[in-house]
Amino acid sequence: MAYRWKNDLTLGDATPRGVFLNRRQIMAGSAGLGLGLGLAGLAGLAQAQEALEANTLDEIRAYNNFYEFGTGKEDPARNAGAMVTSPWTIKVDGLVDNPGDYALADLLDGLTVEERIYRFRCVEAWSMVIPWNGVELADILARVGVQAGATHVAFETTVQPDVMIGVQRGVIPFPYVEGLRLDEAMHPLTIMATGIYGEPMANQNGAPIRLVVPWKYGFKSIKSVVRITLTDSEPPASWNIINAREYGFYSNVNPTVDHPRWSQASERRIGGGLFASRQDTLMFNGYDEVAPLYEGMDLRAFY
Ligand SMILES: Nc1nc2c(c(=O)[nH]1)N[C@H]1C(S)=C(S)[C@@H](COP(=O)(O)O)O[C@H]1N2
Ligand SMILES: [Mo]
Repeated sequence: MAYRWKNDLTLGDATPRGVFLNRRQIMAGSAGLGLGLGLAGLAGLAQAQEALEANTLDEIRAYNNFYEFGTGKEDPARNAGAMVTSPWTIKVDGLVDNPGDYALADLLDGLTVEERIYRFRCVEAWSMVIPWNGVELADILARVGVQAGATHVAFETTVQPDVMIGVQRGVIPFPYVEGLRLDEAMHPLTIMATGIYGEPMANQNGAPIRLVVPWKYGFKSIKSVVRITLTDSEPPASWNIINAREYGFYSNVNPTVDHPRWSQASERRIGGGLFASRQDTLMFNGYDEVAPLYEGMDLRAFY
């Protein structure tokens, strides 16, 4: 890779001590498997005693959107435990040199699992800071071999009707689908996450592997991915299908383009407490390095 992205956030005092201790043990235990966060991760931990930034693991696991398991924020934590996440196969197809049904471990084998502490901004105007563990999507795409002519990447979530009450009730059309332009997918900020705080991804957060695109509204970060397709046209995206006027294909975080029904200028940080003031939302959620991807585009038209 040309360069590796550097975290601009640090883990803070807000993280309960138990999580830190647990995380050290996990890192020690997983080092032999090549899953450890390495020296950089440990250094990060040592520095981590300063700022009040990352959300706690409990917060991250308790307040979710995962409509397959219901529309309430607590529904995923309550209901997603029954989702089957092993074995897990990802179908890779379309404009690739090496299409196939990949066992998750084979798709990730040898790739670098990094920690990425990202701001996460839901279109509903709440936000968190989440320390993901994951691999760059670009590394997976390099492995499967993107063919000339591919312009976009499409993603699909598992459908397990027996255990997904939102699917049984048909709250939105399933499978949940999402898509990115190829250059967005290849950007080093874009990861496929397999863990949080060094622990395996909880089912409600999109186990065993989910997309994370930190400069876009949360709904682009599709969970529990079972299919990745390289295409030559803009793929369908669930919320865009449901209501194109409210949810565009791009959905870049943009404080100057309001949702038709609410302002996007500010956000409520989960865990900030009842009386915490709202904070300003940042263009591209603060990830200015992606601005060149949209040079010359009218971001009001391409919302
Ligand atoms: N398959 C699937 N992926 C999904 C969703 C969903 O309902 N189904 N919700 C999205 C929305 S709206 C958000 S804000 C994030 C929430 O991720 P989190 O629960 O891990 O914070 O997941 C996104 N990915
Ligand atoms: Mo969201």
